[in-house]
Amino acid sequence: MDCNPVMNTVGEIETTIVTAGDRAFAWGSLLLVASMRMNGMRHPVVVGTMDWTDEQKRRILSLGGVIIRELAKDRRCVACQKPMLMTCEDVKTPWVCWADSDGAFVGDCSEWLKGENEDEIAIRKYSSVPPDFTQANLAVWKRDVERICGEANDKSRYETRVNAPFIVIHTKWRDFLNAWTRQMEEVLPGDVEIIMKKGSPYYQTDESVLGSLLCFLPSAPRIAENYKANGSADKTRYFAHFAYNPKPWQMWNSYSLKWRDIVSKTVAWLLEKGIVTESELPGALRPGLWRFWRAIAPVAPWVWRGIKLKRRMLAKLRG
Ligand SMILES: [Mn+2]
Repeated sequence: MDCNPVMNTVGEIETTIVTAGDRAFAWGSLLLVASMRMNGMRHPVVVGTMDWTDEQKRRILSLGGVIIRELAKDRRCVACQKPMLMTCEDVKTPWVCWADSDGAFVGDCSEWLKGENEDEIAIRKYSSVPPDFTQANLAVWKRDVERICGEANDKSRYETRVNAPFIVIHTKWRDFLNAWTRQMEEVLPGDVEIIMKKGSPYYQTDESVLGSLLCFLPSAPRIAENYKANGSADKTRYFAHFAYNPKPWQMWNSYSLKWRDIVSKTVAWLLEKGIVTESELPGALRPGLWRFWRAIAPVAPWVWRGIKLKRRMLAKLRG
């Protein structure tokens, strides 16, 4: 496919998009990169893959301008690799954008892929205060930042924490991104999954650790005042984050039904380009089964939990 990362609607391309996923997120990653190419975004992409099949890799590479970085099998969730991938040698542009593989671009979002100020990090702040942002947890954040980075602000710079599925930052912040990696290695358990015990200081793993640095590390970049990639600046151009489980390529739930148009357009594009055939699609993405998925959406979270529990038990039995 013709995908030379040279010119697009906003001139020269200055940003590399970085994402990652284990095998369960290979479809999500494909949808994410397809949504870029479909909307004319020719930015280079680096995908961290953990345990993908050759077929899964072949599909995403066929979108053009994609580099795969194989991730070693690790008991930590893939999200802990965000800063490592953002600083890897395959990122050759002045800016880097992290985009979660459970998300998609709606419209041409090129404009949001570069910050307005090199000294700032563009990331969404919670508009309300999340329940884990307590004085007790902030004290732990401060203590850990001081212990590991050598210094900490007396008080948190912010009244709330960040949400990290989409981040834009200049690559001059390499040391800061490395500090994020180091901090995660120090404060998160070695087998951490995506979410820790509710209410604990690092409840949202990588996101909480990033939050602790932005709040307490004196040398951290400031958070950009206006976060525009969520549709606040333009309702036709935004990054849609498929929060909550199951994900749209697994099963649809009542919350995710609103993303159906975004996902089905991308699936139709993939079919049209011959990158996938209908029989290769997971059930939840097959156009003909939509009415079934919509009907069972209200119970999907429980069905999904049951499926995952069964898988885990089978894996344990196999040793
Ligand atoms: Mn996500």
